[in-house]
Amino acid sequence: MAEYQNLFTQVQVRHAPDPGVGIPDPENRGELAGFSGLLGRIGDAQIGPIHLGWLGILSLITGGLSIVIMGLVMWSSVGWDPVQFVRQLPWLAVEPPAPEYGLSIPPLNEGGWWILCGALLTTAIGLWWCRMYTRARALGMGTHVAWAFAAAIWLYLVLGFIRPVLMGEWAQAVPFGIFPHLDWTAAFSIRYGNLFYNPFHMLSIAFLYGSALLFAMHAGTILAAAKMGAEREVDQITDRGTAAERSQLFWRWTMGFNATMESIHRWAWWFAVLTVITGGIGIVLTGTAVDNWYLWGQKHGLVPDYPEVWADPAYPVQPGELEGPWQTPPPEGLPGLDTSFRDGGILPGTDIRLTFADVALNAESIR
Ligand code: 07D
Ligand code: 07D
Repeated sequence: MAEYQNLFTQVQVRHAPDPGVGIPDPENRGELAGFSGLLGRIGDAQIGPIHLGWLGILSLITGGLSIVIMGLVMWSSVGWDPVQFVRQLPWLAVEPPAPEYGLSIPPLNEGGWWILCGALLTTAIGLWWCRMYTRARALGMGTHVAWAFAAAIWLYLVLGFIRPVLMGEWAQAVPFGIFPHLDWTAAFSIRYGNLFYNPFHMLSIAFLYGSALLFAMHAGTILAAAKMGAEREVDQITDRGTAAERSQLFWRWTMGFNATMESIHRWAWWFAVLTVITGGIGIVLTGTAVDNWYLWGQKHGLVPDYPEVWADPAYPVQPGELEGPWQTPPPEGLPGLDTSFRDGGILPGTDIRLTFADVALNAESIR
């Protein structure tokens, strides 16, 4: 028998490209198909035929236009210097309009480009969503992938459209740019009193970390049982003692509970989807319903008040305040104080000798 094939397939079958199952609108499916040995090591070696359709084509055009315009705006911001464009790319940005423009459409160079790029990108993402939905339907599948993508689009729309509209200005939105969007993220957290105290940020993080954990558990389990053919569906369904049964038993033995082969995928789907759903709720509430998450946390007992262990912070000296009973420094000088001034010093340009005590006792000279 040839080497056993698993996820990291070593034996690659070569035949005429498989066109896949018949679908109602085959005319949209390209003819082009080939094989890549390299890709075959991490997935299926066959590439294509791809189904583009008008949704796909329009999405690529609008998405491509959006990215090209972003690139041009960024390039113009370095005076069309190609070297600086490449060097500074991670720091370049297409910024949304300034607050004074509210929700109006400003001149192109004052945020108009941002609106145009955003509109094109959103169109591309929307068309891509429709494509996912219609492709799944055409194959007689459920539309779970499309709805998971919709959840991510919800967060994207909250960040760049819904929240700015609620706040009444495009200026609230995220700029396009690699580090600029990180600066926005950090500034947003600070402006609204530390996002860590936003319970929906907490939930989003729990689902994000949970997704990573579930992903590791599930992928690890299947790989661990791959030598028993964990991915061979028919065997798993009909036979006893299969990889699937063993991997479930593994979890029942180690933690007393096991997901089923079906439910593990629901766990993963919900964790991933809830990351962005709760995230979007958290962002939409920020600045609209809650202005400072730290103070909100204090109000609701989430954050304790700081204990009163320190005196009031220093306050500015008031006129006359320094007059009063002053203690002279001890004769041996103050601990740790440079004593070179102990016997006083000559005031530059005069023959007046000032001692430490003169200075310390004279509020005016301190001022
Ligand atoms: C691996 C699937 C492939 C997708 C990739 C992303 C572009 C952008 C465009 C230069 C996992 C393709 C990137 C098309 C190029 C221009 C104009 C998905 C995979 C490889 N972020 N973010 C990144 C986006 C937000 C945050 C990286 C997009 C919020 C932090 C990449 C959006 C906040 C960090 C990126 C978006 C936020 C990043 C890697 C949209 C809060 C990082 C992404 C449309 C959620 C990390 C330098 C990745 C990084 C990073 C893209 C939104 C925070 C550039 C498209 C506003 C803290 N983000 N992000 O692999 O290295 O995702 O940044 O909403 O540390 Mg971001
Ligand atoms: C952005 C969904 C939209 C993306 C779409 C993709 C293209 C490109 C091209 C493939 C990511 C479109 C794709 C256009 C396609 C190609 C080539 C999903 C997106 C539709 N945080 N934080 C989160 C942590 C802090 C802040 C979520 C951790 C600080 C802000 C997540 C920490 C401050 C926002 C999370 C931490 C801060 C978030 C994002 C730790 C900064 C958000 C979930 C350990 C100083 C976002 C409620 C996600 C959110 C968000 C994690 C710290 C700010 C769970 C682990 C305190 C402003 N943070 N964060 O999946 O939802 O994003 O918050 O310190 O907006 Mg945070």
